[in-house]
Amino acid sequence: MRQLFELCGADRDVRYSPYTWRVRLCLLHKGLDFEGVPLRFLEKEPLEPANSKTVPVLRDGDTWVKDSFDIALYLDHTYPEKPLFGGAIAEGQARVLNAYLDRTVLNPIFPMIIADIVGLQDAGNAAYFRESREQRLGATLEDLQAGREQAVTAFRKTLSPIRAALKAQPFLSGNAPAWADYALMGNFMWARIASPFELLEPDDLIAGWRSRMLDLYDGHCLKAKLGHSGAA
Ligand SMILES: N[C@@H](CCC(=O)N[C@@H](CS)C(=O)NCC(=O)O)C(=O)O
Repeated sequence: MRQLFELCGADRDVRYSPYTWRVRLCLLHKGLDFEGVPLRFLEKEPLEPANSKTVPVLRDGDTWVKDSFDIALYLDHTYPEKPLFGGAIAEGQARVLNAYLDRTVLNPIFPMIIADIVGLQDAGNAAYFRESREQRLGATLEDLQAGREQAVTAFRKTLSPIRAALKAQPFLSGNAPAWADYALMGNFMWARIASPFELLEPDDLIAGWRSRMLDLYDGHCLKAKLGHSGAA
């Protein structure tokens, strides 16, 4: 039995965590069967065997693994066919990219969709999310999100290293997708599911890459349930 514990909204089919999407795509890449187990923020008890307070958590038989990057490493070491990284040097380099995708890409997206994320929650989880995030970021969720029309312009500029790579190759990992693509796509799936706000201009090379990613694995990402009714 393989289970992926993921974050959901009031609607358990709305699963929007960026880190969980990274792992979901890694599992599909490997062709490994799994069951997604949706949890709300306040439902931490199922994560205890992994000693984790965050998702994703992977349960693979008797083995529990937490943290999306460590789960990807675990999957590559345990199931070496169809590599996600391709060796120790690539793993080391991927750790740098992981930090870039968290700090330079994910963190700036957060304020642009943060008030939309609270809208996905039931009352108890909305209160938890609001209190914890407003304390962490030092402003109301609405104030954080209010500047997004300006913020998105700066955000697009910070993606230039990704654009440069996509000028040379169709995927971040080369000719076919692997971990780097799944890690970036997790960030875009988070924004797509949680918010109608569009992060990319239509003619951006990254938007073309994102379309290719949406189509992978029988349109798995494309079929994911959205927490809103479409474009703003
Ligand atoms: N570095 C971790 C980050 C995981 C993380 O922050 N997950 C968030 C959801 S996106 C979470 O579970 N938060 C729980 C909470 O805030 O209570 C990873 O890569 O898995």
